[in-house]
Amino acid sequence: MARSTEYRFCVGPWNFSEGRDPYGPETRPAQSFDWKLDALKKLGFEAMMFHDDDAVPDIDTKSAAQVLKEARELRRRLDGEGIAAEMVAPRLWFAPETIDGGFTSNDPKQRRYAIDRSRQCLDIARVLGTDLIVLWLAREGTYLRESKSCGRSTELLVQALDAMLAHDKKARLCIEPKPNEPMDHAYIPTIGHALAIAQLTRDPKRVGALIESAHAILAGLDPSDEIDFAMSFGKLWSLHLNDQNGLKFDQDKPFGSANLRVAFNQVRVLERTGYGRKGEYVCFDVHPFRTTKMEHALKHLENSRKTFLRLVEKARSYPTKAADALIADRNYQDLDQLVIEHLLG
Ligand code: GLO
Ligand code: MG
Repeated sequence: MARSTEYRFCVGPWNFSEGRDPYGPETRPAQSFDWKLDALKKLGFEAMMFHDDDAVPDIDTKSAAQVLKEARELRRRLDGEGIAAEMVAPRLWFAPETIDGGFTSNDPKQRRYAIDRSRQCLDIARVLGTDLIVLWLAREGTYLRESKSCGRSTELLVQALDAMLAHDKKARLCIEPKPNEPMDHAYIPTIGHALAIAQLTRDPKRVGALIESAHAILAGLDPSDEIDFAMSFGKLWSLHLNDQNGLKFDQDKPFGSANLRVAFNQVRVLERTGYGRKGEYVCFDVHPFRTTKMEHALKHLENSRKTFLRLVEKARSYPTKAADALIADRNYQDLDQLVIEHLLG
């Protein structure tokens, strides 16, 4: 096992999932929130990510005062356990109101619902002691090209971001791009799109990004380049490490499971650019394989962190001098082998 590093780790309650997929039901019994919090602690993770309705279940049935009361109770609970809330994300893809998207819905009433719910999410985040709001824009896109316009949707997204920025002057909005699933095409498919739309808002400094390895791979991009690009802007505020075997449904495999070299390059960039030094967490957005037995139901988290820490060691012991000499000699053939040998060694 690797020595400890300065990285701090985080997962969400949804990462203790029970095996349900679009074609079949759960394969493991559901566990309570307390069980998940306890497991997270035992694993040595230091923070939890929350959807607004993870923090306050059945949120739409409760009054604003009740929502805040329950958020305060959760805060006390987390403080008591020494666990931080990393972020809160409005889950805008479950409600009947957001069937056609939230911020970009063609129905103005539903767009208002999405903005109101996001404002409430900012209030919950403040109570939980985090300034980070994650926006995975799940249904902001189209199944059918002709049903919406990208230009108009961009305007609507900017209006929504502006409404959130105005609601809480300290909050930071962290866009998590994904090119598809559940939509055919999503409006913010890459980090470039996320950072570009930030520039159109009333406070670009408070709009940044979260990279998920699988989402970059689904866009046909290299996650390490996406990370490096966002870090060049000082805008990588969170990270969902996982893995993905090619262009198919979002797999959320354990980190390094499909392509160790791609995982290694992500860790190398994080090390080189100093990700984590401003308090950013390394989150694993991973799920157990559907066949996983209950007694192995935490392995995907434990193993993702183990692989991450092993790769930190590999990044730190990378033979940079030898690699630089090969680069200077344009001997990429041997550079390739040097990387392979280093990972095998
Ligand atoms: C799905 C996303 C999802 C988000 C989470 C936080 O593809 O990765 O898990 O990260 O809902 O908003
Ligand atoms: Mg994610």
